[in-house]
Amino acid sequence: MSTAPTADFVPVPLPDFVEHAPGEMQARAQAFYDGIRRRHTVREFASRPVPRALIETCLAAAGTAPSGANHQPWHFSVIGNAAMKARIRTAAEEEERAFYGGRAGAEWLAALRPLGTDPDKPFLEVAPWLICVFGARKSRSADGVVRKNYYVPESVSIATGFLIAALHHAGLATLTHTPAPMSFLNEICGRPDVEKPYILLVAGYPAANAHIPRHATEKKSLSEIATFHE
Ligand code: IYR
Repeated sequence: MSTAPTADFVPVPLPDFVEHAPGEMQARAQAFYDGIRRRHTVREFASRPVPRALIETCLAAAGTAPSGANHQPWHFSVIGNAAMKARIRTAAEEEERAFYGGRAGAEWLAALRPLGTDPDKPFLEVAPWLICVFGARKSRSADGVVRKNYYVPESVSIATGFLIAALHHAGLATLTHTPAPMSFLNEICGRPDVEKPYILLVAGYPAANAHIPRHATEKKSLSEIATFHE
């Protein structure tokens, strides 16, 4: 890639890369793994409040994610309002009843059995924060021009991964909830049709007696998930 400036392309020096001593790098990688491996999807939340500022900082971290053409095609609708949570629960449970009642099909329902999930979603009202993650087909850039976005699902998913990691790192539990279809979130959150809801992220403290399915503790080994060619 040329670093010669053009009218649009203005190179600036890499501003804040931190190089670590080689001997420290493995320890840092291990420390990150030791932290992130303690992340578990939780479906039983405490109603204990979580400060808005904590969610805001985690969202700021999510907003640093890479995205197609750096268009940052995401919007996070953050719901702490009890009436809105109740509306979301009612709408989600209606979809989930149809889903678990047969719309999912036998194979999908069989795949979910080890998770022990069902159409009842009390956590949508119990947890202090619901973060509806939207991806925009088009959006307004900093210069005020509305442009088409690229790699929207990939970009939104990467930002959501950052957000889940940030919330976990801060000491919160999350659930990546995906009622299907979830277009009801556009209306409840007041988002335009050009945006599609991708994930409803539930965030809060786990309930004191929270359980996880044993199935969720079975992670594939490194040799199953990676192949090296040296
Ligand atoms: N949306 C449903 C079903 C569901 C689907 C998958 I794939 C999961 O990993 C978990 C649940 C629900 O939230 O119950």
